[in-house]
Amino acid sequence: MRTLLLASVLLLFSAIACRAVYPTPTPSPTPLPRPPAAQPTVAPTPTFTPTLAPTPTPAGVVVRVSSHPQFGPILTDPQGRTLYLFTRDEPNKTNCTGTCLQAWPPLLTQAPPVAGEGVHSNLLGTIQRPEGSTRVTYNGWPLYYFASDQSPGEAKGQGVRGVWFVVSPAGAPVGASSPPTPAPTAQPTPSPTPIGQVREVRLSLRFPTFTPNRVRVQVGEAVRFVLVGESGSHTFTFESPDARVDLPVRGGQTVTTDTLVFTQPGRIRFWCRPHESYGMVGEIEVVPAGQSMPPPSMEPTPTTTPERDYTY
Ligand SMILES: [Cu+2]
Repeated sequence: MRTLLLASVLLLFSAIACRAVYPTPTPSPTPLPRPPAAQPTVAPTPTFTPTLAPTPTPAGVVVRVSSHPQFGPILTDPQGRTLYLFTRDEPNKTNCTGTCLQAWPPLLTQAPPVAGEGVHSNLLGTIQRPEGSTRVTYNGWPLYYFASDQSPGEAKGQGVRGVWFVVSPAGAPVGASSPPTPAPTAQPTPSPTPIGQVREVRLSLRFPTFTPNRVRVQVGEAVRFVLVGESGSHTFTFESPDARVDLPVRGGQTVTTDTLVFTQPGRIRFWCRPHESYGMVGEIEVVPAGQSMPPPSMEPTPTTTPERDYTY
């Protein structure tokens, strides 16, 4: 019975820790074992307190500085999980909403955040969200986790799309090569060199369609989307495990994405944000390498809406 109680207590702590780390629903990489069906009638009293367990009472989240082997001192949570800023945010205002938050769960707190060692407490702040949660900011930047980071020290979100960066103790993006705030830090630039040529995929954007609205690429193939704005004001937007793209394309403009390499077969839905509800959507089919490549096609929009959120 004693071990059973202990197991329950540990499970409880695990659940709390999970919620603290990923406030938005994020698929747990390893499902926790179900608690035993028979629950103790009285609440179990922990006979000990694990040293690193988060306090179960509402408290301000601690932001601290961890030394990262590649990026130097960066902001993390108490468990050492990497925090990020989004250069498309505005001071004390987030522009990452909706599906963006599934990949980039915000750092939430239930009380004023606490400055850990190396953190300037005067740079810590909060912003209120309409849904009632309180987000932590640093130097005006809302702070986020990256859902693909599974353990302390990981920083897979660094440099993603050129807009997500780890955060220096001074409150600046680390390694950002362009404005808003170039960091003096030496730039670690692990630019993946595409194998072979870069294929350009042209899409024309005219309300309410992409032409073509269905394209096929191969796993490992390097592609760039060339977006030709015919008229109006559109976006080319999608999210996949390999890339997040959200580019405005106005009439008369031709906008080219970065070189993209898709590593996982599957279907990736793309859409125009202003006109998605009008059916201005399309699909990138990522096929295993070596499969034949028919020309881009124009097909009717599928009646069943493919899953829009690519789960990380
Ligand atoms: Cu549009």
